[in-house]
Amino acid sequence: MMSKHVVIDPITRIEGHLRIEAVIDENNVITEAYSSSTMFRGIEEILKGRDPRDCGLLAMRICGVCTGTHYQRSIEAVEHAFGVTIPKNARIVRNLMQGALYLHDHIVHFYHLHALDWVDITKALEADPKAAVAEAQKWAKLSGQRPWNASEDVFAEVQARVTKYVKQGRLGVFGNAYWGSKAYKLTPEQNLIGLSHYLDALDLQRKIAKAQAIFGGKNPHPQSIVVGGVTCVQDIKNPARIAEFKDIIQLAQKFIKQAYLPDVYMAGTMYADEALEGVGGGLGNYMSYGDFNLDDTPFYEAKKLFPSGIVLNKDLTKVFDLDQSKITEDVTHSWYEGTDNLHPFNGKTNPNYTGFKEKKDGIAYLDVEKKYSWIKSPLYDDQRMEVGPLARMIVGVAKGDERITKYVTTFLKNGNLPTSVLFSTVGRTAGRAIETELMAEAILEWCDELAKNAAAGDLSTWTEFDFDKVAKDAQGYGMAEAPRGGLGHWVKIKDGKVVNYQAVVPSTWNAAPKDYKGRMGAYEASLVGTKVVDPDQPLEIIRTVHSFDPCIACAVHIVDTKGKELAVYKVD
Ligand code: NFE
Ligand code: MG
Repeated sequence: MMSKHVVIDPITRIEGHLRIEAVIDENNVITEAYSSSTMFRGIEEILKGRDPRDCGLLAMRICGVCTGTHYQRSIEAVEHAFGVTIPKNARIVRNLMQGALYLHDHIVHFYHLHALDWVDITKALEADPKAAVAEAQKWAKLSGQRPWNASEDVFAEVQARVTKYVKQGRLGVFGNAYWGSKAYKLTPEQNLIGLSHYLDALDLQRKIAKAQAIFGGKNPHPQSIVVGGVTCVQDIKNPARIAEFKDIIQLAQKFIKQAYLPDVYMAGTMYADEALEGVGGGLGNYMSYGDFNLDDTPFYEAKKLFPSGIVLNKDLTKVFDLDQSKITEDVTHSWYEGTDNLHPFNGKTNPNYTGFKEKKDGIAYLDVEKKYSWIKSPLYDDQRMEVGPLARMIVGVAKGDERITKYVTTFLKNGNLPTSVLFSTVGRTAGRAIETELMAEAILEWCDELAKNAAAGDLSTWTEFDFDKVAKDAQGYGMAEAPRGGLGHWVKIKDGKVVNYQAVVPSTWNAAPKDYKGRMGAYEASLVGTKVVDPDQPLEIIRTVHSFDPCIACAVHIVDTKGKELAVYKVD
């Protein structure tokens, strides 16, 4: 049997350093897949011995993409340890900042990180701009919308601009991709629509980042959240600031309805065969920690926009309650000492880099029988889990959440798609788009809730606590959702100082290597069984891995200069 070993390192258009190795059989079907982070940072270790009130500012440096998510989780973990419940204004402002982050992250992901897995930019140059307008109208109409910025002049101008660069051989951000691959299925007009929206989204993402900074002070790392509440009192008091924020979200909402969703219908329909076959589906186990508190009870009791829960084996008829005590991190195949499989309160981060396997043909491979990634392997009740927007939508539907069910069923009905398409790469991308539309609506409601509360005279933003008393001997966790999935921070405090700190992150769940039983992580499982049209251009691998929106800085929160070897197939 002829098999081929494909190495993609680094995977680009993601955050961080990710290497994928895949074994492909004589029919070009992936039989084995390995996901490895080649980067270590060690933030959990840096937090030990610190004042717990400072953890948020440090923990947020785990990542500059999911801005403020680690900040919030860390502060919530300390609040949980201290028994502090934040006031209404603080709860709403935190929702607004996180909500804006979701819109920013998901739009940047779809257009700037993922779109080029579907859209062949070079083919957009062959399009007829007039026919592209009709095409854009067709997909927007599915959800009763007018198309975004669609006119013959706009499309012709975009085409002329990019043609000029191509003729000069200066493709810039479009410089490297598997252009011309047979795995691209969109028509020239559809490619032109995708390209045009890619450019429009560049401007929009800047505006949404600004929205987050209205309450956060700055972006990517906001600084207005403190243990007990928030500090942006002036912005809550000033209706003009809330209105400024709301204006940007309304613009984003228009783009989501007129461009993002129609483009997902377009790509989803052109790749419907793969979606129906479940290509890229993977584990089939979905977990959500739940997030966006809708009332002012402590976070672990509050009603949520996204409910928590677990769905196993793609079975939407059953949903299991989440119990944080069932989470462990296994390091059998990770570059840490031993084979521990510990709950995060007792978790350890002791690096043990064992390197790559002997070079073959000048190439060093991952030592997959032993240790092969800086990412640990999280388990829930001894099961592998996928987390992320799709998991949130699936858990929401399984739990009968009204708003999520409405958005998911409307999307599927408009696109004339069965529920089963959700369990695929296309479904993962669609789940994120559905969530983005839902999130815009929720943020606009929270803007009104905040304005109303402030107008009624409630300007409270902070809950006082007696540090010396509450920080004597305490432990807590902050568990909620980041754009890429469930994020938890666990902290133990003694005599006012942090004695242990562990973060288990969405991309840790999804990008993890095999566990102690040899069971695959979510990326790995989603790749096995996929047919690659041309192993010299493994676009299908990139597309499925990108559908998770990898963030490797988050996943390992720990850089290694060794182990960077020549790849068989290299993408930049
Ligand atoms: Ni670094 Fe993050 C999100 C978190 S990902 S982007 O979303 O937490 O694993
Ligand atoms: Mg960790």
